Amino acid sequence: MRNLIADLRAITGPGHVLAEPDVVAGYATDWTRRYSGIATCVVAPGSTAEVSNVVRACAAADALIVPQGGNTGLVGGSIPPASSDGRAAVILSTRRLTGLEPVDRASGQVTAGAGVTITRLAAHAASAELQYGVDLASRDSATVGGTIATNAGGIHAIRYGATRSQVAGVRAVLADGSIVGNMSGLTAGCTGYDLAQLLTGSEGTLAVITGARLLLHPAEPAAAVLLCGTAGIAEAAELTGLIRTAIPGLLAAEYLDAAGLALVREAAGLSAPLAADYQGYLLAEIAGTGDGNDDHVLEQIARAGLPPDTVLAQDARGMAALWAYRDRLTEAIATAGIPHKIDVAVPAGELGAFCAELGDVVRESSPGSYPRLIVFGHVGVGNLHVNVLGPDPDNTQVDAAVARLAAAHGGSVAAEHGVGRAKTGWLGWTRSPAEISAMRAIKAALDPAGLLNPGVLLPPETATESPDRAPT
Ligand code: FAD
Ligand code: 2HG
Ligand code: ZN
Repeated sequence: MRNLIADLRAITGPGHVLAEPDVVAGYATDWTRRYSGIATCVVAPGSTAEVSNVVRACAAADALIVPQGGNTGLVGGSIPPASSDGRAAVILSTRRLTGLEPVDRASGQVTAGAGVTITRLAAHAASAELQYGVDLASRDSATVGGTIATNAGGIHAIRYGATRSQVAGVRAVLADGSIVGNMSGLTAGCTGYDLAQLLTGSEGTLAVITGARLLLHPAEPAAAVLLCGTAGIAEAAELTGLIRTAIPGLLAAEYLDAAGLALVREAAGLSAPLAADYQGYLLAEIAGTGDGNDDHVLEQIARAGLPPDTVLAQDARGMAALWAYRDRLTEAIATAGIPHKIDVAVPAGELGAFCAELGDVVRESSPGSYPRLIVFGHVGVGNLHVNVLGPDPDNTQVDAAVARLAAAHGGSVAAEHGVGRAKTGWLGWTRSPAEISAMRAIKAALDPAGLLNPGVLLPPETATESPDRAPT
């Protein structure tokens, strides 16, 4: 162990390897405080070459490597396992990989280090009058590498797609230390397997991403944000369809339920947004021209047939005030306790039926705990965040029951947050045995010694891969 730390210090310089137990423990606990593990040290290499040498040193010591960006992931993927059978576990932090090249206007692309935050990337794109397609409330900490590794979605996925749609190339270090990737930005052509797309959503299990070539979009400043009261998720989904058809510039369509609104109002001291109370709320953001002449957008909104109790904001302050109900919800929930967070995707036509059954499923799976259920998310892409406060954080019955319900409605047990350590046992409810075998074959080919994030994404080899297997 001491040799490994000395070897890592020789690679990065002594100041970039942290081994004090208290400091390391901070990196080994995730944002939710629900997941924590044990690590030997945290290493922060400053270049792709240093990452390669770090990976080689870890491989030589048979040490596990846990890539970590902003540590804002919500499924335990960015922290080491609680026990690693005597193997050392090294957290490889990308916080020093912060290079950001000038925006390439000709291609509408930019090359960014894995440790660049989404806020910084967005500001950089804006300085060239372009914008990055992924935005999320964790933007100040979440990184380019972490968002690629989880295929993050966020509030603009309805407009630009998830992170996968923004990736033109990656640079990455494989488990044997070799450096792969193509940062030319060429999106035309076919020369075999697309490693950049393979690594997108791989959650640190196949390689350490050190940088990426990202697509940018023409800036589409918001002209209006509107918030409507609805009878629940089914009506919110229907309204989203209506807005999508009537208003071409729909940038975001977000849902929150009455419990979520009450919680965020209480935690953030916000007043009621509408004259009456509703079961659910739809927040929509509409793009404009950016030159202050958006009358056509207002006409489209007026013609769209929105519910009478709709509030509309057109100035930056008013729009931010409406976004606060949605943007500050995760934080508000965290102030109320350690929540069970179940990020699922459900086909649009099934959202109503899923939510209608949800309350009973949550109550039945957490007897005696008086669960508090909050449902919100990216309704435009069928991605719901089911949060449950009350049941013991270590009791995963409620998480499994909600994931099972999503799968029963033709949905996915994991959506934009990924599988992490939290959901490996349920992968077989969404992916077929043949698909899981194919994923295992890829993992074994690229990381035969199982160094990179073991226990994340794929269930243990011993687990049965039947879709009917009981939750673990
Ligand atoms: P980390 O949490 O550090 O890591 C996440 C995973 O990626 C881990 O498995 C890790 O091993 C792997 N990883 C990290 N960096 C690398 C790398 N360089 N190479 C290989 N693997 C790597 N997510 C959404 O999708 N949409 C949202 O709207 C959204 N909103 C959020 C709001 C809040 C308040 C919070 C706390 C989280 C939110 N998230 C959201 C979740 C989280 O921000 C995303 O999952 C994000 O992509 C994680 O980025 P990160 O840099 O923090 O990664
Ligand atoms: C969001 O959309 C995030 O705000 C966080 O994905 C979801 O807190 C959550 O469950
Ligand atoms: Zn989300």
